[in-house]
Amino acid sequence: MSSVGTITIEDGVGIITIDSPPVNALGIHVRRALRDCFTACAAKDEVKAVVLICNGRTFFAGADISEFGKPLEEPTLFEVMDLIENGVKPVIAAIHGTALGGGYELALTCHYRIAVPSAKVGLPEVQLGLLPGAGGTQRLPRIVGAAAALDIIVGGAPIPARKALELGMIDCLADEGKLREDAVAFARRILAEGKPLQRVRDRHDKIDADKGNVALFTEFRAKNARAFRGFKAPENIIKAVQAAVELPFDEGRKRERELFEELHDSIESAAQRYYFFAERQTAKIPDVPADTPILPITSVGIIGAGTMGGGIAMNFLNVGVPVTLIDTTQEALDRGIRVIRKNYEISASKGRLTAADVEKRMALITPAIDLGALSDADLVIEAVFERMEIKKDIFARLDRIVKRDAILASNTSYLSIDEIASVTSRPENVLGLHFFSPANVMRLVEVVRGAKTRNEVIATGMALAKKIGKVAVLSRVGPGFIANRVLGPRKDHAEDLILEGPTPTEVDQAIYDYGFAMGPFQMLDLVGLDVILDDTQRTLRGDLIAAGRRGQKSTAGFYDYDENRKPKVSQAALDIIAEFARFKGVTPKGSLPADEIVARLLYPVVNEGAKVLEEGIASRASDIDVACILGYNWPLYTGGPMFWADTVGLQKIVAKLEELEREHGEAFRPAKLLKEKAASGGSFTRG
Ligand code: T1G
Repeated sequence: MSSVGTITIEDGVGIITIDSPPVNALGIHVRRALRDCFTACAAKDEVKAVVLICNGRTFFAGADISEFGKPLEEPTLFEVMDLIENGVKPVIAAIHGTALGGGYELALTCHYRIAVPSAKVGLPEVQLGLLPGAGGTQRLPRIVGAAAALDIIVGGAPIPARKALELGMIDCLADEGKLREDAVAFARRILAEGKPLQRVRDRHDKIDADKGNVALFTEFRAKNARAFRGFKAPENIIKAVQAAVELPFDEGRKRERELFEELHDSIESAAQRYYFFAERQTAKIPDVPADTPILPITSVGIIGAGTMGGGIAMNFLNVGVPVTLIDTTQEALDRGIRVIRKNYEISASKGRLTAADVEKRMALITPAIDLGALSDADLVIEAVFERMEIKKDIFARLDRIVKRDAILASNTSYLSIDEIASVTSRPENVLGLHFFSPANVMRLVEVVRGAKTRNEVIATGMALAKKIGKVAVLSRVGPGFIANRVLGPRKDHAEDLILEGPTPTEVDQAIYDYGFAMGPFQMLDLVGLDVILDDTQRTLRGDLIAAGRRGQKSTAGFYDYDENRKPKVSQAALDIIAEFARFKGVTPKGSLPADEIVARLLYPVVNEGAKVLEEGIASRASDIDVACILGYNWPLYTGGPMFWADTVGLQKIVAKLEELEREHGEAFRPAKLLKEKAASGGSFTRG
């Protein structure tokens, strides 16, 4: 027997224990161990029943994602599953942690499932652009019915054990910390009852009722059309669950396999699988050792009770960290706290929080006007106006007030952390914590290390972001750090492009069809044309504002807006654009095909990404992809700008940028790193 799999026998029950850190992923070694252990148990007369349990933090967390895209080695998961399901001895899956994907599918081939209350079970393959390809789409509907199976599999969220028990996804709850003995006792009870073995695959009572019910699937499709846009997996999941209802089990499983392979070979799933590891890579900082001490953060001060400050505060209140919230006037403070309470009450009205949860969070806020109230804070985050002199004044005062080892952070979205730190006596304890709006919702935090920020402070910033449920991406100081920097060209070139003929509608449609929720002009109208405006010269937005068009808030911007805030083409806006083009001496040449527009706006994003890597602002290309996906909702199934660039082909991008440079100038000049990679046949993200 390998070290991964062991068998112990207790009074007729064979206990197969799998131990393959970190998450017992069902890679080749685990599959071999399972095959060997189940074969051995089948052969041992003294074994009457089998308990399957895992050591470590969790039951099998699914197939080994790193094996996808590579030739599959035997035994396959199916071989192991057949050994279990077709065996004559009852097999009980004993679940702790997260039984996910192939892990839960394996449990579904066992005859019974027992779990501790803290466990979760689920089929999250949709998050990898896949579907449960080891029988999950065929077995789960037989337990919970087609409608619930659609919600669970397309949703992809793990189901807590108590809920799973209600749904029948598990058969019994063990006492917390007593899983092994309770599972063995359960196995003995099964043996004592001598009940015939029940295979999930043989159940049909839950699916018979849905036979021929096509509407169930068409309505589900229609209801979720918007959320599914661009993703391939949901449609294949619907087809697989429909097959479970309409076809005999083995035919359904065959159909599931076809639908799985289709997804497995798709670029969308490759992108989402890449993203799975990219998000986990962000935490690994090449020059900050993994064992760098994390400083304790038990109290936080936040300066600025506005939209950003309030949102940032909620993240800490959500994890029980007390917050001292500062603003210049009582009125501003009261307003900020009212907004926080309103946000929590909205969550409570949607059942995401209880009234007690709301009060518990609100009780952790200490409002104050005097910075002196922060003298004991472990961390202070400044979230005030983006004006350097205001920030420097605040940091200089904070430096005299807060305790020696306190960390000082700025939520600036582009100003220099080094310059801010220079007014303090502790630049080694200063960093940027750049949240994205709305800060209580967006999962990205750019942790900005200054030239003097010490490793402990960097490591603490990264760990803290994870603690408050965010994904931290490390950036060095530079204008706009990572996400704002690389996305900047998209907005800038969009405003130039509409002078040449394509309309805001055509540009927005092309970017929408690429996969963004909204194009640049609808986004500008939503944010407001007067936010961050260059008033040192005449600009197109300046002209629109002068005409009273400040965006949705004035029911007119690049579009006109009706009472439902629906955008309509505006001749007045088009006239202002045409007039500004004349002012700039640009001769419109009419519309452009969508792929031209995409290249014109998104190839420069890739180019800027290459510069960010050249300058060492980002540690790796995948960090840029994570920042753009989480910070700007770059479509996940493209993998982000750098992965997408590798999909398009770097030579094609360089050729197009050089063409655009000849026509529109050096703003399109390909970055050195991009040219080098294109010339050498290299890539940003393909290893
Ligand atoms: N395969 C390979 N590596 C995995 C892995 C997996 N399934 N899950 C986690 N890891 C690695 C991860 O990269 C990290 O490595 C370490 O484990 C800890 O993970 C046939 C097709 C289980 C909830 O989608 O959701 O089954 O960075 O940092 O926050 O139908 O990991 O340390 O080197 O995330 O405690 C379906 C994926 C697969 C679950 C733990 N399963 N994993 O979260 O730790 S597809 C999933 C997770 C499938 C079948 C199909 C989470 C977790 P490193 P972590 P965590």
